[in-house]
Amino acid sequence: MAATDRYASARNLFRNLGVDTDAALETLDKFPISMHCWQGDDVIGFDREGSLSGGIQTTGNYPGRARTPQELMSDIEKALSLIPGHHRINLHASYAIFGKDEAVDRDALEPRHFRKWVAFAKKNGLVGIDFNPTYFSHPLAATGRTLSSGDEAVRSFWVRHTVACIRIAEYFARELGTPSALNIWIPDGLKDIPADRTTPRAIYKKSLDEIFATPYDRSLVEITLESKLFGIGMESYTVGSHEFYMQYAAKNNLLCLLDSGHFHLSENVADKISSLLLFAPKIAFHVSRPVRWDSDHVIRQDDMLADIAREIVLAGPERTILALDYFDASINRIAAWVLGMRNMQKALLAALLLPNEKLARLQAEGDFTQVLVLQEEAKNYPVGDVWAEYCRRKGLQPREEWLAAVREYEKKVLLKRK
Ligand code: RNT
Ligand code: ZN
Repeated sequence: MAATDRYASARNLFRNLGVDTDAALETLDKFPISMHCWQGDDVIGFDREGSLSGGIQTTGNYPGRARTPQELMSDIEKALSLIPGHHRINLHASYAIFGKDEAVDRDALEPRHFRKWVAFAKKNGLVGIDFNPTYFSHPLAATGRTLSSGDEAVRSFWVRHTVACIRIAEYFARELGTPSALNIWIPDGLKDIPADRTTPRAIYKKSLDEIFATPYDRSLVEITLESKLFGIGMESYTVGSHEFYMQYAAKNNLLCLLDSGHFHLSENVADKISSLLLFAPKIAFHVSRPVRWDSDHVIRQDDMLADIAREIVLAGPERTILALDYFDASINRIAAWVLGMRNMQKALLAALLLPNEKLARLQAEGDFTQVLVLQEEAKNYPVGDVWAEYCRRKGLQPREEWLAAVREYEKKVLLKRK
């Protein structure tokens, strides 16, 4: 059967279920995903020599890691060429690009250090750039405390860094015409059971108050706060906990960011979305996959992803800021990007193809039998044929054929990096 016939047949099946596949594809196109630049170079960045620190880790030594801005940009371009739709890119401050003798420390970063990224985004038709201050892989983060540090020189350095980053995010938004999400995640924590849980949190609160006392354009920059349960070497206490940020965001009109790897493994991240959205205009995500711990594996089309995608679809693109966050160095890094991005899109599409209104009505009526039956039967509807149609409309291949293009690039480019 030709692909278009398969789509026509799928469209009929979904129509009988009360779902409009063309409308679903239109909506899918309105969900830009912020692709994280750091999958391409194992979260190393360009602003200094040294390895990754801050309680996060990449594992694996697959060849071909991008070592320069040019290499990273070329790899991102390759990945984007295999991903349908219009997307954003997510940068860290550590990806600043300095000219000769132009290197500055993180508290002195300026928009001009990101000019090349803006040119890159424009050239590739990206919808926008999101941004993250980098509070790790730096000598002043070596004690495991940054914005919560009791050492005033350290603390104020990171305050200045954050303010500098807000300016850069404003610059991204102005240049690209869409707001830039600026996400704050600090690694601060303790390895063993604290004697004093309060003081570091109080210092951190003071730092945030100080940062946000500097005015910025809220129509350009959306500040999101990313909580965490633990980090490697900081297993017992994390200053920026979920409760800390929920309250801070609520009181200061900022947004919470949920990283799906940052909760107890039996906790359902999808369940948090509807609660937070009753009290906040938007919610942000780092979609990741924890395997036994916050391991940042490439996202798969698993139940967790399906559940999160469904809540995101119900909330709609206007109320969600969607980014990916994983870093796998044991497989081809471009394949990791492409697969994760496409998996996120497929999960969104599958959620858009559910008879969501009907299911909600049945729940309200108390017909839990039909809810259960429909939820399960829907899993075997031909979502893949609708996905194939989406790819066809975008001029891309729907299935694993994309890997051949990655392999070719690997042979020609990645394996030559020694
Ligand atoms: C760490 C956080 C954070 C980082 C990136 C690199 O646990 O998830 O978002 O992964 O900023
Ligand atoms: Zn994250």
